[in-house]
Amino acid sequence: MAQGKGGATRGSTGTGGKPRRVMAKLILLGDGAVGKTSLISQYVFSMFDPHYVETLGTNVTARVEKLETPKGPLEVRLQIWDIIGQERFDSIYTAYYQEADGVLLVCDGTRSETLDSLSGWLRSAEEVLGNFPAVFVVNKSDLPATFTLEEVRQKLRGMSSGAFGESPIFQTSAKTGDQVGDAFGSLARSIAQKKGHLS
Ligand code: G3D
Ligand code: MG
Repeated sequence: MAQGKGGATRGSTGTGGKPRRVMAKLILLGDGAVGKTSLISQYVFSMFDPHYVETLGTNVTARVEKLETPKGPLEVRLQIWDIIGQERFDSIYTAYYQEADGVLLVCDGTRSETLDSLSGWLRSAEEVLGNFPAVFVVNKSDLPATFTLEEVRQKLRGMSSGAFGESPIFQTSAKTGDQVGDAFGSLARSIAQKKGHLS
């Protein structure tokens, strides 16, 4: 059947070697200045620039993540939402969370209080979304860290419902690009799995 131009079809099945395509809404959560906007700038535009957008509110960008799956190639079009300005978990409006397919939770490896905040961010996302694919990011790995990966794992196990204790953790640098693609790619794969596209 012919498919209209420009339409990424949710869950379409590829034929004749064409990759299947799915869309996914991804949101970033975490305290101010942990590097959320910089991570997006690095992932989408391959540049380190936290000021690529100066407006307040919400900024939405997109990048297609190509995955190899047992059912053949899959393209996940990630629609990436960034909050700009009001980074307190009690002040984020519900629409930001609504219909998110996955969440990237970001803390700053040089500030341990931003790791502690993740439990509040998780709880507010759970209130709207219930259970969801999550990937945790300890950003600024190019600077000396104030906590270890094992400490992050321990904290995650004790956080919120405990449902995120075994979620993937990446140590990224939005500055050098280290592990940035891996973190977004991992989330794309978890989302695809939850939507049933991997098996
Ligand atoms: P936010 O969107 O979470 O609020 P930003 O965070 O992306 O605006 O980044 C906050 C500050 O941290 C910025 O510095 C940015 O350059 C810096 N930053 C972000 N990621 C990294 C990183 O991986 N390594 C280092 N060294 N710095 C990072 P300024 O000075 O522009 O406010
Ligand atoms: Mg920002």
